[in-house]
Amino acid sequence: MFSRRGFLGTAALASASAISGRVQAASIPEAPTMDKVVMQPPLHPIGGPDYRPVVTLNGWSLPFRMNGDWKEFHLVAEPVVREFAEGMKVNLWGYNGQSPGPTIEAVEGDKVRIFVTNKLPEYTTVHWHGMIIPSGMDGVGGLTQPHINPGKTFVYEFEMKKSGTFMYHPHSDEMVQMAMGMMGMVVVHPRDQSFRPVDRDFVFVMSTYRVDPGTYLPQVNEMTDFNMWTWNARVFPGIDPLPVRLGDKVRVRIGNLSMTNHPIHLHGHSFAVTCTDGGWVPESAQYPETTTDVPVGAVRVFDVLADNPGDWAFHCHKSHHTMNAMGHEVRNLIGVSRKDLAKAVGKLAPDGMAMGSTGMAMGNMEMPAPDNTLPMMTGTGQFGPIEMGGMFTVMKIREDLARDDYRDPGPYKFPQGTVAYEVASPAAEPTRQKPGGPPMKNMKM
Ligand SMILES: [Cu+2]
Repeated sequence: MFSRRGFLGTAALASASAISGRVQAASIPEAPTMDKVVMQPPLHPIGGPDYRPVVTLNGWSLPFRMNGDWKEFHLVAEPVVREFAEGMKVNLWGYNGQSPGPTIEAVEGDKVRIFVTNKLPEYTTVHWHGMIIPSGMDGVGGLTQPHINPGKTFVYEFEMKKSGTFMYHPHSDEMVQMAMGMMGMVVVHPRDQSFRPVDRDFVFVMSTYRVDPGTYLPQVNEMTDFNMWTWNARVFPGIDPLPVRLGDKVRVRIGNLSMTNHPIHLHGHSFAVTCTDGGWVPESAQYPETTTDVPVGAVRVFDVLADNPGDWAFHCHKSHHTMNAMGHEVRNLIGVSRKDLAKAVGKLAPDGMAMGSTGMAMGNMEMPAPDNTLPMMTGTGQFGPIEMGGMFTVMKIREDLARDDYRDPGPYKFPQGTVAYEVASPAAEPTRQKPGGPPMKNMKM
């Protein structure tokens, strides 16, 4: 759980007098910080209207305090070390101990006051992407407010006018700060709890990095050639699975603050996009999909009925995005004899490895890699190597999960006779229609 480093007792504050306005803003709430990279349990509200909280993949929701009728949060922009997966740590910038920052949850109609303290070496701001707020709270440095200098704290105050899924990120030296991982999600729950309720609600933001093998810092000038494709700054097998109870209504909220679109695909089900960063999609405008493209600078939320038990791959459908760092200059040698080539390559680069002449399957192969570098394709399932990296995880649908249980239930126990299997020898040739019948009318043979 979050460290409570002096985090004030929320109950006591909730009963504080109902002062509002700018005066009490002088008392800045403590900023909780997170030192874990695994999904934290849903954070049930300790004040204000009730809601079913979300869970953030490999992340957490920011605790708040009630101050009169204001919900107060405290974000601290600061350098962090984020583990992308076991074996690789990257120096990023983020909020409250992690990148991405914690998810901010509130309810439609809430008055929120969000304190932002800058502990970065340069100025920053926070922009609230998709939210309907007064112009002066929009967080565009220079345009709507002065930049927040290092060591300073600013406060944003607004009403959560509409429910939905939004994002936050700097509008201050954006190219650098977003390439360094500064971003997070905002979930505003409907005030009417009967509006499209779900049993499980997951949220994450997609970002990309170029971290050259053996290094610890993203190349912030990179515009297209990224090599780490992350969900909440984690790559497979470091991304949490999505444990789901059979029959649950499940919502998955996906933000995209990377530099390219990601077609997100779930196996074994069809779903409908029910919400974007613009708001809820009317039912009459929803249609079934199995893949939905999440454009750059956008949010897509889908609802799915988890009625098909099993281990279901859930991933970006751009196959390069389900891999970790690789050499892009590798030539395609499928079908080429490797004998002479290997000799020549060996002379030039003793540790070099050419793409195989039969493909790149390398489940049983170990390559030497520099420190702090993940294998390109990795992960092991109950039947062998999964050979994935990047934007890949598994939705695990089980009959026997408790209501709020988000622990990894382990590999699926397939009912007997339901797994693809090898046959001992090819079956006898079936009788086939032979070519050579009379030619069809008007057909030149
Ligand atoms: Cu992708």
